[in-house]
Amino acid sequence: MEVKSKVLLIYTGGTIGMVKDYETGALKPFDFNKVKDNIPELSQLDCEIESISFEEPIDSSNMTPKDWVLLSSIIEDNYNSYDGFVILHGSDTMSYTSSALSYMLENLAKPVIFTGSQLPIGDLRTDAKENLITSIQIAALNKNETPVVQEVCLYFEYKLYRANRTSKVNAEHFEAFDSPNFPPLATSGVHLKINSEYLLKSKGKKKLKVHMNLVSDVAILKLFPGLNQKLLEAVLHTPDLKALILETYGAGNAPTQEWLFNMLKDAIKKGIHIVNVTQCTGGSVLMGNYKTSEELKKLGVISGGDITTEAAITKIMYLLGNGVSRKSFQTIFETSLRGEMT
Ligand code: ASN
Repeated sequence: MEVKSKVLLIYTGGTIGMVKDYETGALKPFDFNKVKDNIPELSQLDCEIESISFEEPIDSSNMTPKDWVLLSSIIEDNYNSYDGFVILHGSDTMSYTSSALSYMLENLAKPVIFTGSQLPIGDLRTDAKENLITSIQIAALNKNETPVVQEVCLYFEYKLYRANRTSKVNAEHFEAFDSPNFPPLATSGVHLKINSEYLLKSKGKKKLKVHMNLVSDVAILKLFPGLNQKLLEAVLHTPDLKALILETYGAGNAPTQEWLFNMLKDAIKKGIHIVNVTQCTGGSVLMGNYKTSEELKKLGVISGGDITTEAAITKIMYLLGNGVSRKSFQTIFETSLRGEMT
């Protein structure tokens, strides 16, 4: 007899489970059981679904690394009892949370699928139902009793993405996410098409290792024409700062002003990691390609390659939390750990 897959649904909040406060017109989170009441179709799925909810569901703008730790501990505690996990999360910071979890869950061999919606689940034109139903189907997929998907993913509007490759790109369209540097892992149309060649495969039968230490003494600074010395100085003198992501132009370029190089040089000397991530949505940092990035490379600026800012900032928090030494930080950062860079 075929054994049914068991999926754990973890509700954290977000638009998917919100209702309108008719007095103010603002959306506010509501009881998770009502989410299930709104999708009677869930009972038709050929898998067992159990659910757990954050005590106080939150808008994802309020997510913090503490919540990432809570989520990964829920997965750790339930890992052996379920075949897959679906996390209902607000879309605003979903790429950050899911990227963080991709690092925190080392040796993951089961699907962890993040999803949410642009419209509340009770809304007539909601996108929540399809997102939720297909996410559960994907989390339940197995072949020869092995989960088909064995990594942290994000499912939205008919596409399954590697989570740490995504960014939220639209606040209006149902197609709210994109993964410009990596193809979708699956697409949902008349058939659910899995692009197996892109899936990560767990190596051997290593035990799940959950990393809960994250260090958030980090910053992101986007370059713009006119960026002044005082601003950079203030950022680099932030107490306890351990790493700064510089969002640069194009293929990793920055102005060739001497004060900029001197400040970055001093910061690197003090042990602050400077990571170069492009502010373009697609493509990669290639330091040395232009004069405007050659110096950065010589200074010891770390290349983010084609990583997203979301995957970069969470990778830094994870590496710092794991006590990676100053010496090996650059090499480890520039190595793909969970398929987050090419
Ligand atoms: N503000 C919401 C959130 O991120 C947006 C959404 O879920 N569509 O929680």
